[in-house]
Amino acid sequence: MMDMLYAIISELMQHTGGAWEDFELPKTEGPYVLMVVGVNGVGKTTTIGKLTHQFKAKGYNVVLGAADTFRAAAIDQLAVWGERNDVPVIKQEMGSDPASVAYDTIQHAVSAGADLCIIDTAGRLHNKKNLMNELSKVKRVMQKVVPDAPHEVLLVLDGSTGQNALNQAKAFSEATQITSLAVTKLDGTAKGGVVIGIADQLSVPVKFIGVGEGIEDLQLFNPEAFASSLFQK
Ligand SMILES: Nc1nc2c(ncn2[C@@H]2O[C@H](COP(=O)(O)OP(=O)(O)O)[C@@H](O)[C@H]2O)c(=O)[nH]1
Ligand SMILES: [Mg+2]
Repeated sequence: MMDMLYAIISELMQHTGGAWEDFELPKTEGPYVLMVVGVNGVGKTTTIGKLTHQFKAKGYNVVLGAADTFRAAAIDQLAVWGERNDVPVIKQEMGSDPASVAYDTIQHAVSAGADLCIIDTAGRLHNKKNLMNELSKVKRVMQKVVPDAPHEVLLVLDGSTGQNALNQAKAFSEATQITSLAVTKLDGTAKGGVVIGIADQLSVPVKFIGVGEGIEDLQLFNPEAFASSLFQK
């Protein structure tokens, strides 16, 4: 019975992960633009800090954009991750236009010849129409500098919130085109069964999982290893 369940889950997970084998960026003209979305508190900024660490270790030049301008603390927090990783963080003051910050960031990345540009966003979900407008504006403005930006829209979900994470995933995918997922906080008691639901309901690959608050606590998602861990195989 357990073996059968394991087989079913492994099979289901095959559709989702395996997107990246390593922290190796696809070739693009100009910087690879990664836009990070998700509701407040899911772990966007932390995930950006961890991703920066991984991509830097691969030799890429990274620039961060503090386009979550809604709270001053959010900007400061990204700045701290920038210092920790020794990469530039492009920011404006709290309350400024996220699209303008994104524009500055992409411009900086292009003129500095950076390889990767990661844009943090606020992604408030209280109003789907507003969210949609805000995210499309950020995209439009970035495309003035890099026509095929963003190359990736990464939705971050808190894996400890179960059904709520699934609902957020659905709401965000209605507001903008999500290309990949990161599921955070899989280090807690929840075993991340939510990833199975996400894999089943959305055809978006889970690329990364967060397993702690530290800079090293990010893993590439591996469906097989994940299925095994559920069964402690
Ligand atoms: N245990 C654990 N905590 C995490 C993880 N990722 C983020 N956090 C914590 O979750 C909180 C919110 O993270 P933050 O990056 O500020 O979320 P944001 O509002 O989406 O940018 C912080 O206290 C983080 O340290 C994770 O993978 N595991
Ligand atoms: Mg944040």
